[in-house]
Amino acid sequence: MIRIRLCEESLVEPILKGEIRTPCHLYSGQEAVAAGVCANLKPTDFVFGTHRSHGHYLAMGCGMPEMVAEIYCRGTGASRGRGGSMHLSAPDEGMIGSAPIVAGTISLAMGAALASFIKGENRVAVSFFGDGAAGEGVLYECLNFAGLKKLPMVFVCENNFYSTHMPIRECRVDKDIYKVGIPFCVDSVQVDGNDVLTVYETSQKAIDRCRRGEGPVFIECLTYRFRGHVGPDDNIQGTHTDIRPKEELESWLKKDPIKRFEEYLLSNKLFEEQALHNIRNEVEREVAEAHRFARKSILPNPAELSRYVYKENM
Ligand SMILES: Cc1ncc(C[n+]2csc(CCOP(=O)(O)OP(=O)(O)O)c2C)c(N)n1
Ligand SMILES: [Mg+2]
Repeated sequence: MIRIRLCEESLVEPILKGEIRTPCHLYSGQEAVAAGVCANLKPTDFVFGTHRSHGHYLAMGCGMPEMVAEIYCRGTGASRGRGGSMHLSAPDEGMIGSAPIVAGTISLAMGAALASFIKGENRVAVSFFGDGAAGEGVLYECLNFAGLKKLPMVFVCENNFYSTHMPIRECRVDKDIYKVGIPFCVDSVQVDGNDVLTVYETSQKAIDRCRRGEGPVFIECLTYRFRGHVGPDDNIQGTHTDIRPKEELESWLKKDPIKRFEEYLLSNKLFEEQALHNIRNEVEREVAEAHRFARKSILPNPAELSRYVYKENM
């Protein structure tokens, strides 16, 4: 969680300075979801993300230098500088890909789960998506098919209560999103997405269930983004500001998943203050090194623009 948070916050200044031009949907505040779910996965599983996937990529153990280089659109980036923040891929680590088409990767995850099922491979597909994706029809098609075939798939809805600037209460009749899985006989649950241990335990049970061939699970994680929808505070485009009430943000800052877990570790004497401090120092060095790597990397060669779009020699 600290790797995600410090990496996200390190992007703020270069975004504001215009050094980073790819639109960045920062994950600060939602770390417990990515960390809690991905800690249960293997590199042979399949993770599909969204436009807000820096956290999923890092939680799968993929390289921070390659991610930061991708965000700077460098040739050494995870997608060779062609994708930017919203197209992160590291298939060897199980991070199959992220994409900004809202709900667009749910059906891709379902395809991976279907392939695993047909081949009897026991690999689990996890689809991360936001509350906004619950307004897209493809989610319901996938819930039906995954429920019908008992596919090894976990639907992880990160409900941060906003879809861009639209509060969920203004676009949904029933605010409990997890209930959408019930008519499709998909095991469905809502959890505190800012409590990493709850997310970890719930997703562990879900993933085990998938591995036993007992069918898909829908987990709604209630959480909140600390930054703007896109960019640090959405002011960067000069067209609009983040309209969320200040008091609402402040109340969620009190439920910061990192602070909560640190308090748990300290009060249960599982960790010393100094050990937490050392972790932060180590991660700060890792983040600084990732920026150095990215900045000194070359930009992609324009002559090669159309290469690597499709996999060659399939
Ligand atoms: C199919 C589609 N419709 C609209 C958009 C524009 N868009 C980009 S992000 C976003 C909001 C997504 O909200 P949510 O799914 O809750 O994810 P969050 O940004 O809160 O993480 C929208 C509407 C899009 N990228 N794709
Ligand atoms: Mg949302």
